[in-house]
Amino acid sequence: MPHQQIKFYQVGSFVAGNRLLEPDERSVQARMERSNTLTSGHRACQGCGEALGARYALDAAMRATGGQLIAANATGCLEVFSTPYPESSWQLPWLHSLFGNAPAVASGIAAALKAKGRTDVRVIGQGGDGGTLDIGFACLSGMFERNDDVLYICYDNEAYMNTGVQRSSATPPAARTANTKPVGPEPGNVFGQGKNAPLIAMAHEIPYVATATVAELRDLEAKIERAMEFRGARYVHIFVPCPLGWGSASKDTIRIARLAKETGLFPVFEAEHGEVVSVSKIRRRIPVEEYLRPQKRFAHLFKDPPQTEVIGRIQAGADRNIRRFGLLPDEPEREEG
Ligand SMILES: Cc1ncc(C[n+]2csc(CCOP(=O)(O)OP(=O)(O)O)c2C)c(N)n1
Ligand code: SF4
Ligand SMILES: [Mg+2]
Repeated sequence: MPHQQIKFYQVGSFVAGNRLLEPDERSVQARMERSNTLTSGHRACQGCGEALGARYALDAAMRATGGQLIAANATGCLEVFSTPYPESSWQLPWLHSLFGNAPAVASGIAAALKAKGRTDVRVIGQGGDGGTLDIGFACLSGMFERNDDVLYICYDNEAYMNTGVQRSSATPPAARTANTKPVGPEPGNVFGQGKNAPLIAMAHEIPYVATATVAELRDLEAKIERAMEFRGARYVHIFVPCPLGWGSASKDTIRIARLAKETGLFPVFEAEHGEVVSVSKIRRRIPVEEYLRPQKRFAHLFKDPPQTEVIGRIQAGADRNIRRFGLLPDEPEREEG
């Protein structure tokens, strides 16, 4: 009788199945006592990277703090899909803030807790790339500069998704959004603009800065738990694909997040007090074209004739990240066989 080989590893990922690990080494999500901080019933699109990232991040923070956690949330998709009045998917003390002031609200909560002598309760501020890098940036920089005892998490889907996919200062070059149309001499978003929030956070020399993606959820959990070991301002920037805004298949969210890292376009690293202390190496170097092709926001690059010069400039950006962060493994690359 034909038999099927049992697979102990998730196909296409590098994550060891929880079954192979001791109970205390298992992921937060694999534990019966997980908090389900962002629970079922919310209205995120199928395959939403932001919903996945937020669930893992907040559950990891809940585990690290023994459930003693308060979150302040900038408006954006994360808030709108989770809290249509009078419903809420959040199972922790959670505050709505404006689009632009989540870091300030979180700082205020931390100050109130300090005044009350409550060192046991910890604070998270969170928002999308628009709320974080654009309208909320002054509040965030102030929170960093004062070293307020807050972990701020940015869910980066590279545009204003909640209001219909407008460009933010995290939108990558050449990407089509509602206001960076693929027309004219430089189609899509222009090159040479935008901000690198993790590097700017590092420039404040705050205790802890990290980047992560939803392709490596154990790494994401570990970084949130590490962030909770510090007091003072901390920043975690999570790459969260958005099928609706990027024109990608819902099933490809994890694959696209992995390609962002494996191409070098999104460096995954940790920094303490302004110094990089670890980088997540590229396992198999991949040309940026493989990342760009499955996303309709880059479809204009692959029309006839293909925009090879533009793709080359995007590749140069990835190569620069690879050099800058030392993303390639020290040992020689293995050949596919
Ligand atoms: C002062 C102000 N301007 C504009 C808006 C409308 N608005 C709400 S959410 C949002 C964009 C959110 O983008 P981002 O922070 O990237 O979160 P995403 O929806 O992409 O997760 C905008 C423009 C607002 N609420 N307040
Ligand atoms: S538009 Fe994007 S970020 Fe918003 S819920 Fe849908 S997939 Fe998530
Ligand atoms: Mg966004």
